[in-house]
Amino acid sequence: MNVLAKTQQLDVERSAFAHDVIEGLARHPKSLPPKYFYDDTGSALFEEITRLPEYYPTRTEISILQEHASDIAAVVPKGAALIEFGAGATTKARLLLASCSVDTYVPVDISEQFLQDQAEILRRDFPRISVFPVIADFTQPFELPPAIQSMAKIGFFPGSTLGNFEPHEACGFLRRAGTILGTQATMIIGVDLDKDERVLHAAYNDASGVTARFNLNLLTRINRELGGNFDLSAFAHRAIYNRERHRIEMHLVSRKAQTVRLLGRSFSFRQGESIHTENSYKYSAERFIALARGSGWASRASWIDQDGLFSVHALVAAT
Ligand code: AVJ
Repeated sequence: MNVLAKTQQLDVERSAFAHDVIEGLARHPKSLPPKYFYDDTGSALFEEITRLPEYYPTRTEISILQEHASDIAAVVPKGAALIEFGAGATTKARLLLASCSVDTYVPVDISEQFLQDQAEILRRDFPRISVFPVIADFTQPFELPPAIQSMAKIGFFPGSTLGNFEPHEACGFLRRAGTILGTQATMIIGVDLDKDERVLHAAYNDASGVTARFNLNLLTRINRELGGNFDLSAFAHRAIYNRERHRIEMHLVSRKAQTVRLLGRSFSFRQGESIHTENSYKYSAERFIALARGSGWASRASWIDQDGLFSVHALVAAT
């Protein structure tokens, strides 16, 4: 990619990022979209979170994918293309690439350099698999590579990233995925389950403070890319479980009354006022299957670990 295109690309990102940040900080209550957590530092911090003792989703989902590898392989047609929404570190896709008769892998992610690096490593480790990285925001419509048009398609959306969407947005995402993948497609999706509040609270308030750094990194990114003057020590990480809404809420709480400036604008904070930075909805298997049905998908199979912490579902387009 030549220099001109790169700066244009950056401007676009800057503008979308700038627009969403200004709009979010002007809103009452203040909020910012969680997709902006994932600059290179944020992606690396999230990988660190997945290795924390308190953060059970990643290791539990991996254990389900390993334990039920042959059942899952049974829902994947021979020679299919695996399309992963928000691929990140591709750890889980590797399990499917190793156990299923997939010929082609299409990781979709917003973090360009991170994804290109992952694709290079995958090509080395899986020489028989064609890898077509797609740099895109999977929450918006995007094009699949022409090379896979005629192939059977398997959507893959692990990690309970679906939990970041409001339930109506989750429906919208599943409908859009159905349109992108086509009527013959199968979707394999990971969904975190509702559970004891203490377990949830610990998973988002880990003792070593990595989640706090992940949350605060958003302010560092705003300072770097949008010329903000956020003082990180003047904000505190807070993650709470909202029982009524079945969701973990992450916030950045202002420790004092203060004013922050960016892009020629001022945003004032009262002491205790927060920026809502993420929701992570938790479902029961039944509530998720009902949501999927309402989005045009029928449940073909579900796998839950023995402790009932996490679920993986195979969905097929509802006729
Ligand atoms: C990547 C969205 C699934 O909500 O559990 C981890 C992100 N936020 N710790 C989640 C996250 C705080 C994670 N998802």
